Amino acid sequence: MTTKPEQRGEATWRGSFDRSADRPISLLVLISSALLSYKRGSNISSSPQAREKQRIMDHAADAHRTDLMTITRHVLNEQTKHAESRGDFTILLSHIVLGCKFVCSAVNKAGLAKLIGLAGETNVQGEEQKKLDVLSHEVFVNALISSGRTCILVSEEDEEATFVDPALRGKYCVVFDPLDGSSNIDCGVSIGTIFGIYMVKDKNEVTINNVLQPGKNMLAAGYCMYGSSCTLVLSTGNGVNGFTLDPSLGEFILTHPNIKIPKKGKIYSVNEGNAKNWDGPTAKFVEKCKFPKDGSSPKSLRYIGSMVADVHRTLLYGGIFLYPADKKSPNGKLRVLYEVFPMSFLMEQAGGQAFTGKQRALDLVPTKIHQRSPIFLGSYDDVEEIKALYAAEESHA
Ligand code: AFP
Repeated sequence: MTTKPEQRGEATWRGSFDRSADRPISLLVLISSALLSYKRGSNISSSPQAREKQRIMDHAADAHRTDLMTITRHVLNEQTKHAESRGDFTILLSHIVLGCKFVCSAVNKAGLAKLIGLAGETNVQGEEQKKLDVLSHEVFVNALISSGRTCILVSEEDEEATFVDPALRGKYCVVFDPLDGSSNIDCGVSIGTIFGIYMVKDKNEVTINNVLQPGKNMLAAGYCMYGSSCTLVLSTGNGVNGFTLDPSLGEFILTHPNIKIPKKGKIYSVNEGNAKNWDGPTAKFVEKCKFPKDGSSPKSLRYIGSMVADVHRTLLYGGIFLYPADKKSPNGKLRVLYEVFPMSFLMEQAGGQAFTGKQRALDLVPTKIHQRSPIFLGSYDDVEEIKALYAAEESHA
């Protein structure tokens, strides 16, 4: 059975048929569909054996489909919308994608290859680093530098920012958490890479201030989740798209075009073990989730403890993810540059909201590269509720 391109979410490339980037592939598609219809037409028969043979042939034909929207094609299509573009951003993204494939393969092999275990070092947050964290950090640093398109890198695993050698320097700054949720590695729970991309203000004067910009200045953000499948979710500021790695092709294929988060959700996601230390608005919000007074059903609680996985579910099913401030951690736990900003960027691009308890998350101006912030992000209406609770507290203060 072949499906229409629209059913596979490929309206985007058909809609841009005349774009030069698509022409060679479109020609391939036309030839392969012509061959397919010829094959099918020449085998029309009514006997059950012939129909079974036909069914098997259809599967074989599907297996050779060439009209897939790969992430590279998608990014090239996006590039054609910017006349001034010279392909630098596309090259940078292809190096990030390569890093994700590499880490995915290492994560899949972790149990077998005995990569799991402590590397014997602690990172800047004082956490013990796993071997996979170290490996993923090195993979991304190498991939990003070798793209020749980056000038400053900030990684969760490195206390200092990396300033790329002037000879290899490009115009982009990349902030990333190479392997987020690493405490989940040993039990095989989903983990991921999170990244955000800024444009350097002045290539001749590269300072740390280039990455201490509000999240709203990001050009693109995304994450790659290493779970039951490997899924890369990306926004270049024009909506959110999800791609799934086809291991047999080694390609990320567009499987979740134009992701929109439901306006209101039925799930809340928080580490309730911290409840005794929460502030008033957070405690009231969670109480409302469990014991709603407006006649609505209580929300379900889902918490994985791996931001990529919790945010991915929130993006697809709706609801709210919160990592609030508490008495022990007045700034929350999650890091602004490579956790809060990229996820907030994606949420807004998908029609949701992200709030710090004080302001729109993407308006925050960080002063340190490993700064933390409380975060409430998800469905528009759910975030509105927590905003109202903070506003009410403020007005009583
Ligand atoms: P690890 O990388 O140490 O596992 O931390 C994961 C994380 O940064 C983020 O992915 C989770 O949302 C959050 O921390 C979970 O924190 P708690 O364990 O305090 O709930």
